[in-house]
Amino acid sequence: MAEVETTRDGGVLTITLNRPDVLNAFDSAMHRALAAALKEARDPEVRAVVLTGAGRGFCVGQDLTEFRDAPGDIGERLRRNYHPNILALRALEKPVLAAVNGPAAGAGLSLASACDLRIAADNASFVPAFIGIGLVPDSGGSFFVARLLGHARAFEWMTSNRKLTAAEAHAWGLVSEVVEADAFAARAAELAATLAAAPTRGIAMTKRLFDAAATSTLEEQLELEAQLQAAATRTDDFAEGVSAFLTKRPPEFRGS
Ligand code: T3D
Repeated sequence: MAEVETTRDGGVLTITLNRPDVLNAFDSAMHRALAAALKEARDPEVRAVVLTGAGRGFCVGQDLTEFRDAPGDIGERLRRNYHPNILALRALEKPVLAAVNGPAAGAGLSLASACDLRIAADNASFVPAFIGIGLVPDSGGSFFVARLLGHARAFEWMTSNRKLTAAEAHAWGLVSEVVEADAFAARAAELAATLAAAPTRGIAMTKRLFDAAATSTLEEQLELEAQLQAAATRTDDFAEGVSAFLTKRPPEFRGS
């Protein structure tokens, strides 16, 4: 069985991490399969991506059995296996929704945090995990979690290894929505369809703006906004949006 499965529904590509017996912990094969899925996600026909897990877990980071059996050079493994996929995910010019259906731990938490949006099933949980085995956050965990939660809260949490419930994650702003487990898949599909029907170029450029804002000066950010706004006005979706507004009809965005 494939370690990562992809399915299409219109403009939505769903990527399902598929090692349910170990809550979708990463082994080498799953890294390779995720890389292929993220490549598929670059298809312009794909206008929104959902990342989720098979079974009762989202992703619990590194497979510790593989780690025990072949420890090797962790730094090199991170550079070879984790970093390219985190960078590929961030580079997607479309929204990526993490549908956190169960435990997200370690590099699985980092992966969810690298996505543009997160929703959680009410039985999901969020576990730093790294410090629980004496490691430090990796795969962007220190980058994304600090940006999402703020330095103080992120540091306290990531060094405490406290398991966060979905409700707590929502209260902290780590996820935007919590959904009953029975209704979760349907809600994720509904939200993804809404994202896929949105002006894709506008969303992609909004991602670039928010990414840049973390390190820009105000002057630099204003200039980038001006450049990307000019680019946005050249999209078909901008013409469609204005036309739909002026003729009082719903817009039909095509993502171009
Ligand atoms: O090598 C490198 O590249 C370094 C990279 C490191 C990046 C990292 O991600 S380090 C962090 C690694 N992850 C963890 O330490 C998390 C370990 N897991 C847990 O703490 C717990 O599983 C959870 C709190 C996340 C969930 O607990 P619970 O009670 O819901 O499930 P469970 O019973 O612990 O797990 C279910 C099964 O999955 C179980 O197997 P079994 O007993 O049914 O045969 C468990 O052993 C397995 N499992 C869970 N996490 C991992 C795992 N197997 C391998 N690796 C795991 N990370």
